[in-house]
Amino acid sequence: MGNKQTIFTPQQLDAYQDCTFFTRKEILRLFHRYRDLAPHLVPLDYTSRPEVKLPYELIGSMPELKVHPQTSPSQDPGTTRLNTALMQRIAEVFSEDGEGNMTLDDFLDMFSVLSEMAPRDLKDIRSVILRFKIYDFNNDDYICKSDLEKTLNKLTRNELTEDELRMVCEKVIDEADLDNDGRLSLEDFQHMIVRAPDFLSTFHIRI
Ligand SMILES: [Ca+2]
Ligand SMILES: [Ca+2]
Repeated sequence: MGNKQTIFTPQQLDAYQDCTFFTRKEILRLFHRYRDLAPHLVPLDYTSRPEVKLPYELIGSMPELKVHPQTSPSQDPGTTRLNTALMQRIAEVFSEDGEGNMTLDDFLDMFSVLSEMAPRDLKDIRSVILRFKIYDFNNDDYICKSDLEKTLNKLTRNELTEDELRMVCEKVIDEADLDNDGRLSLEDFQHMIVRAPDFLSTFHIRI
């Protein structure tokens, strides 16, 4: 009695498998996780591709979405605040509307790219681009000093002084800026994370 689920058509499941790192079982599990956030909004039948979007407030409340910066593994309230700020940014990047409100597709996409199942070998350019976007706060396709300062402030909970912050940002840009234009292009960024893959695990989330 193999395939009893009628949430998706086999074609839809194939498509999800093709564009995520998940198995069918995982896709269905994530679907139910998504639906549990708002059972009254999310139908149990997706075969007709309903236009459903869950507000960021619901997505951001998921305990799975714990962004765990290596710099502060503690679980104090400050960390929670930090996680919320970064999580909102990540949701904005992955949501089609840019405001963190997510369709099921956005949701699967985000989990796929950020989950620990995502390949670490960085051959997946899409996942690199999405990570790049997380840092590119002003969406100008470059990570510049002010983008980095924002990221670091969130990661360190504003614990660095302005001078320290400036020094760290300058150092990061200095080391990764291949064409010496004072900012990081996608190419610079790729180069940096190949040399320092730990940088990426900052944004790992568990499912
Ligand atoms: Ca930027
Ligand atoms: Ca550059």
